[in-house]
Amino acid sequence: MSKYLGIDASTQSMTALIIDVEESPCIAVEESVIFDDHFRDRYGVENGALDLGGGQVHSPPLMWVEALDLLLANLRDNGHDLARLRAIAGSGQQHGTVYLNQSAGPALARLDPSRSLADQLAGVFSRPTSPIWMDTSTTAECRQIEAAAGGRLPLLKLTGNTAFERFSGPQIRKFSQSDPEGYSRTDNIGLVSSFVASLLAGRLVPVDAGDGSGTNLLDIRRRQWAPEALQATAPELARRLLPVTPSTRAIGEISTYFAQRYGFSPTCRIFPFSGDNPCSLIGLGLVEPGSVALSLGTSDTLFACMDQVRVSDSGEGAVFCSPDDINYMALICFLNGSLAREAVRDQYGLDWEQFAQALRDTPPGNGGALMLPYFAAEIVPHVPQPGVVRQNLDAADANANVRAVIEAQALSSRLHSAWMDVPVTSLSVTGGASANEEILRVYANVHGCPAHRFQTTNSAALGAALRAWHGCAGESGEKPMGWPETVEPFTRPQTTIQPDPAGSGVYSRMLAAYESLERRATAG
Ligand code: ADP
Ligand code: XUL
Repeated sequence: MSKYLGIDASTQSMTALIIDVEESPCIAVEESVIFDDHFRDRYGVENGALDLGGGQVHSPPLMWVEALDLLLANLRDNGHDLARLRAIAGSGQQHGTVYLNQSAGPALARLDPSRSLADQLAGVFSRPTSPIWMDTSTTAECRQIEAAAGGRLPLLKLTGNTAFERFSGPQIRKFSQSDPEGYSRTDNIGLVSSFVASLLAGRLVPVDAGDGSGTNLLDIRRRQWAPEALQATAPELARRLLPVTPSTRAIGEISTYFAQRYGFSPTCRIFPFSGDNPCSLIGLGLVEPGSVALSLGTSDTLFACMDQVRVSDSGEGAVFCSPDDINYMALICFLNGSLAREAVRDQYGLDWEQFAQALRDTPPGNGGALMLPYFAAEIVPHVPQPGVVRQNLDAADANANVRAVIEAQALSSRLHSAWMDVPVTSLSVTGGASANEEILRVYANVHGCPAHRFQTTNSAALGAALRAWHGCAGESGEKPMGWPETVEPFTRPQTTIQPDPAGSGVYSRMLAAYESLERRATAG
C-alpha cells in the first residue's frame, strides 16, 4: 500500500488529497466539497460561517460531519480505491472549538455504516455552533485570562502567545461564563482538527501539539497543557480536555464505519490531525529554519519555521509547535484576506481575470493612492471595528481600488513580519488566491524576493498526507525517513515570479507612507 490521504477541514471547504509514493512520488487525487455549494440552505452559512453579530463568527460542526461523508462518498464514487490507503492524517482551520456532551464517545463507537454520520451524531453536541478563528468577540475574556495567568508577559512566556480573541481559550471562557449550563453539559472540548480525526477513529482523540498551541492553553516548550493556563481560563477545564498527543504518533486505525461504508482497509492508520497552517508548513517544505511562506486563503498568513520559540512582544504574531515534533513556527494572521479581495472584486462587478487585468493596467505605487482594507475587524494590526480607509483613492476608480487592496495586504505583511527576525529571501506561496499571478507579483515586489508556486494550492492537505507517509515510515521498521527527503519530491517550485527592481524600489519608499496611515487609523 503506497497511498496516503490528507484531509483539510478549512473555513470554506473540506479537501482530500492523496499522494502515491510507489515509484516517483506524486499527487494522485485532489477533491473538495465547498460548504456554500452544498450546505448554504440547510445550515445558513455564508463562506462556510455564520455571522452571529457582535463579532461572533461560528460554524455548525454538524456541517463538517456531513461534509466528511460527502467528500468520502465522492472519492469512492469517482472510482478511487480507498482500500489502497495506508494511512490518513489531516488538518483543520485553527482555533475553532467543538463542544461535545457525554453521548459523543459512545455514539462514535457504535456508528452504523448503513446510516449517515450526521443522522447518528446530531445529538452529540453540547453547543450547536462552534466559534471559529474569525470570531473577534472575546476581548474582555482575553484580558481576564492574561490577568488570571499573572499578566500578559507570563502568558506569552508560557504559551508563546498573548491572549488572542480567536484562540480557543478565550472562546471557551466566554462560553463557560455566558452559558454555564451548556458548559456543564460539555464533557469534551476538541478543536476542528481533533474532531474530524475523532470521526475517522470512531472515538474521541486528542488535540496535537501543533494545533494545541493555538489555544492559549499549551505550555509551548513542554508541548503539554499548562495547568496555570487552564485554571486561568475556565472551571474544571482539565477534565474536559484529553492529554495533548505528539503530532507524529499514530492514534489508531480507522473506524469500521468508514471501512464498511467506503471500502477503506480496516488497517488504515490514523495520525493526529493538526492545524491548517502547521500542516502547510510541512506541505510547503518548511522543515528547517529560515524559509518563509505566504498563504492566501480565507485568511492570509505569513509564516516561517524556527528551531526555537521566539515570541512577538507586540502581541501581533503567533507561535505554534511544528507538527514535525521538532521545530516551531512563527505566524502572522491577517483576517482581511480573500474576503476583502472578494469585497473589492464584487463591488466593481469583476471576475478574477478582470481583477488580474486591473493589476496589469495600474503601476506599482498606484500613483500614491492607499487603502486600509478593514472590510471586517482585523487581527493584525488590531482593529476592533470594520472600516475601510482610502487616501488619495477615488472610490469610483475600480482599477485603483483593486491595486490598493493588494498593495495594502502586501505592505502590511512586510511591515508586521519584522519581529520574526527571519530574512525574507523567498516566499513559498499557497492558498486559493495564489492561483493569481498578478497578486503574487505585488508580493514579490513588496518583499523584494521571488515568490515560488507549487503543484497544488492545497498545501495544508498535502502537508497532512506527507505527515501520514512520514509517520508510517517511522512506525514500520523500514528505514525511517527524514523530513527533508519526505517533502522534497512535492515541493519543487512549478512557477517563480521574480521581483522587478523598479517596482521593489517604489514599495520600499511607499512603506513609510503606508505605516504612517495605518498608525494614524489604528491610534484612533
Ligand atoms: P480556505 O482554505 O481558507 O478555505 P482557500 O485557500 O481554499 O481558502 O482559498 C479560497 C479563496 O481563494 C476564495 O475565497 C477565493 O477568494 C480565492 N481565489 C480563488 N481563485 C482566485 C483567483 N484567481 N484570484 C484571487 N483569489 C482567488
Ligand atoms: C491562524 C488563523 C487562520 C486559521 C484559518 O492563526 O487563525 O489562518 O487557521 O485558516
